[in-house]
Amino acid sequence: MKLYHSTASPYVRKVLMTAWECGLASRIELLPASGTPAAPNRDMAARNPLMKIPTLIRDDGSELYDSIVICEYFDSLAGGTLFPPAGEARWQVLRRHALVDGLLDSALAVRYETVARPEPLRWQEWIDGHSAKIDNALDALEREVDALPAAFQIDQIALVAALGYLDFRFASRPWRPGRPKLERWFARLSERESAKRTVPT
Ligand SMILES: N[C@@H](CCC(=O)N[C@@H](CS)C(=O)NCC(=O)O)C(=O)O
Repeated sequence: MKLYHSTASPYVRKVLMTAWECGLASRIELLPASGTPAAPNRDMAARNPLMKIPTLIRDDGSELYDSIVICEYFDSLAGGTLFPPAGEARWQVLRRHALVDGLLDSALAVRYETVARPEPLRWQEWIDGHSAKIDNALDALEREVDALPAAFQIDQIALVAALGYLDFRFASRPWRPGRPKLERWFARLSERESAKRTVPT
């Protein structure tokens, strides 16, 4: 399998952490790729019309995207413990995953606004609105982190990737103050092999 990737992308990190958790990392060839909505990676268009990473090329040559789909594919190859079977536990894991992914979508929106958009065109209300979403999501996660199931599943993988991304790209806007439970949880889960192998650079 081949994966269009960047070591800075939190969505790619989620996929690669999943690959490590599933014992599949050695089967994946990494294809460097980059782009922004303002300068999309047109070389990828034939593989993914959205021109985004992560995009997976499977062994039969067919593509899969986006990150959650690739993660569930890896989990299915490995016999599947990262996505609970149908039922309430699955709804809760998918809801938390959506919360974390939404946090990331807002973080990326702020990042593009502050780095990719020309300075005279930057829109402070846009940044403030997305920053409020990030803060609300972090506060919600602080409230529920101690009640997370013991099993390390896709919601928790996404959360490690998201908090790592905030450390990587938003160090000047620290997320830890006022969120001691999340801080402890992140320190503990960052010790997993899958997390250590995929630290953003
Ligand atoms: N919902 C997508 C988001 C992927 C995404 O936005 N990736 C970014 C890199 S972190 C990207 O490829 N950006 C380039 C662009 O939007 O053109 C997923 O979960 O895979």
